[in-house]
This record gives sequence, C-alpha cells and structure tokens, in this order.
Amino acid sequence: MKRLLLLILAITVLAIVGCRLEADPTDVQVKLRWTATGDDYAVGTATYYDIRYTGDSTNNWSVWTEIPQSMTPKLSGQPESITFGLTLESGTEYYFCLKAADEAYNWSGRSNLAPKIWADTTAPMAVTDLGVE
Ligand SMILES: [Ca+2]
Repeated sequence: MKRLLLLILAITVLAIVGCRLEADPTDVQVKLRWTATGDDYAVGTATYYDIRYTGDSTNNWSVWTEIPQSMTPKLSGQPESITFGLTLESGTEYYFCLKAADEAYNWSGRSNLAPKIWADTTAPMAVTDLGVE
C-alpha cells in the first residue's frame, strides 16, 4: 500500500513538472489604464492602489497575484496608468483588477476585470554559424 501511494505521488509530481515544462512562458510588458477614483467615493484623491492579476477564472481576490507598485493616486477623474513586466503563459487568458483605498484604508470595491490573452509572436533567432565538414 505504501509503495502504491509513493508511486501515485511520484506520478503526480512528474505530471506537475511535465505540465510546467510544456508551458510556454512569455515575457510581456503590461500597461493598465483607468480613471482615478476619489478619497470619498468619486471626490478627492485616493491614497493606495492594490493591483492584481490571475491566470485562472477563480473569483477569489485573496489568491490573485499582487503587482508590486507604489503609485501615488491622482485626483479623481484623472487618467492613471502603470506599466510592468510579467512572465506569463502564452495563450492563457489573464484577468487584471484593482482596488483603491483612502488614507484610512477604506477599500473600494473591485474594478471591472480587464482580460487579455498574450500570444508568443517572437520567432527563434536565425542560426548564423551553420557549417559543413
Ligand atoms: Ca475616504
């Protein structure tokens, strides 16, 4: 029984590792844009942003990946944007979302979800040292 469990565990680990090896990570530049919200609803200036993304359809904000940033929010109604690099799986749909807070950490509701699928469009470099012997 113990051997069977170890075999199942080994197969599971190999399957997980295999999945990761088959994945096609792509380095991308992500630019998010939105309109600044306020300190009190749509009035004033918020103090913090919490920007996150996920690669699956779960609706559990707490497990989404937080994007490190230290933005200073602009006055409500002003355009905001942030650009950052990520390594994502090509062909997978990612969802971006953010919340704002005031200085007392009163958090807004979540923004709409911004979905995007990246495709790997960079071909391998051409070989330049091919020789014949
Ligand atoms: Ca407030």
